[in-house]
Amino acid sequence: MKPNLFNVLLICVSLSFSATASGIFSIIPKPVNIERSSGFFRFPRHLAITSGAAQTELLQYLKNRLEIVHDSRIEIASGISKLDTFIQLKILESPDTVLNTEGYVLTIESNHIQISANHAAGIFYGMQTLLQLLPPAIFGERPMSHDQIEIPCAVITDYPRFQWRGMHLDVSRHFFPVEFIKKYIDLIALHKMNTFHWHLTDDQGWRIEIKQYPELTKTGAWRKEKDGTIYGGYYTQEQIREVAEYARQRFVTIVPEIEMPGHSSAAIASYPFLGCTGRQIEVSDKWGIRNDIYCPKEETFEFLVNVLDEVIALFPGEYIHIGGDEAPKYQWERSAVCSEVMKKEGLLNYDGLQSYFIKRIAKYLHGENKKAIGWDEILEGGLAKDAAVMSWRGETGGIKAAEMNHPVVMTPNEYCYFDFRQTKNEKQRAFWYKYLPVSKTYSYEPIPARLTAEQQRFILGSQGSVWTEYLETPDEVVFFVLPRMSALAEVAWSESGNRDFDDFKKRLEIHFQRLSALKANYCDKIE
Ligand code: TNX
Repeated sequence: MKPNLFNVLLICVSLSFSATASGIFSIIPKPVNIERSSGFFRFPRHLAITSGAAQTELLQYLKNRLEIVHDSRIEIASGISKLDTFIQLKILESPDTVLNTEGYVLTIESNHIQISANHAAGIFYGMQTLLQLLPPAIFGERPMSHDQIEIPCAVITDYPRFQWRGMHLDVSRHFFPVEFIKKYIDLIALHKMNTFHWHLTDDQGWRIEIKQYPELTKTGAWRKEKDGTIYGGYYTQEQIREVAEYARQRFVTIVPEIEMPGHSSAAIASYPFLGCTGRQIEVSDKWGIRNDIYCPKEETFEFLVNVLDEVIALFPGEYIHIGGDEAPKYQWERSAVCSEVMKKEGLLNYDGLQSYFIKRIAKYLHGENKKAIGWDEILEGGLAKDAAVMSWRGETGGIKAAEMNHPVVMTPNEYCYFDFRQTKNEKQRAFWYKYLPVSKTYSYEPIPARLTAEQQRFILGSQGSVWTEYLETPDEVVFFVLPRMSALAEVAWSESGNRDFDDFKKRLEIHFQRLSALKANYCDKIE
């Protein structure tokens, strides 16, 4: 072979990769335990990948990724011979209690790789780890050669600390197409996160087709901007099903959010009878909290139950988010209907009325075999039975809920709001947007020290929240999310004793190469 620039470059790339791989395992989030052994698995010219009958979807996922290795024949094999170099996905016959539902053991030997787990989710996470042991270019589109790839022999035993490892996205303030939602889900899966909280309704736009109420998307999905242009968009039920299926294949559960009783201008603009004033209002074109609020009358509950029925049919997950945040009581205080309801139900104040509202909906969901989750305001006036609380105004709400034995997801804004600025010199986009560098997200500890061991068990996990008043494009969202999402993924996956920011930063250097291969517009300034 005559050396040319291309060959020389190839050799350099593969040399630099082996140096990194043998030095550190740049896996994010950091695995529980890595035992390095001697030798390497060298990617062969002919690779067999195999599994039990139920894992064909996973095999296909892996094969699709590996197919970028252009000069290797990758075959899904039912049986394997001693001569084969192979990757085997294996569901354990007797369950391993340490691995639980999402853990895995990844064993790399010189001619054979095995991922074993109790459940398919664990196999999927083992595959994510395996992919992170390959050169970052495996995440890209440019074909690579098998002789660039060697994986250090090791046994990696890994499982998550928390069961809720989430990312939220507001698609109301700005709308994002299905294609991007799928990329977002890919990023979630890459980080071994498992929950996508999809904020589908708000004052500035209703984004989910509801067959019984066509005005929600005919009127509610569009707003008139100050310059007279019309802005908006929505997802058809067919698109939602497609996204739900895409998420399922990546072990991501979608938690859809239908906001109530506040943040409901888009719905009230579509159906004025839902409001307290009876007035025709517009889908809001301004940010901030609005006074418009659902009126707690029977027609409103009938509407919401019908909406939720369609939502339930689309999303298989156990939780439905019903909002509950920032609901000003101004219109309720001036409403005869509200006074009547309060008298009839023996409610002492307007917090009590909000609580009545949320309890009714939570009870309905319960009857439909779903669980309600809401922002921490749902604690005010009394928490609905079995409802979970998402703590965003610090941790106070989460602590209170855990003390009452209610499940909690921690997303305190000072650590978890990724629409805040992440570097000192970044423009302050809104007055309350704090400075939240990746190091601060990384330092987050989701379990408040004051909880007893018993109460701590109610902390389901943590979530990064992404409000989009000032994030207009997919590239902007990704820039704000990465790498803080990578940091939070480690907070939610790895034990706190296994975390070290300097070590994380080193792994992040390799992770950035993966993100570049994925064409993800990450922020490379680490503060
Ligand atoms: C508060 S956080 C809100 C959102 C805004 C966000 C950022 C929360 C539960 N409610 O409606 O988008 O602040 O401005």
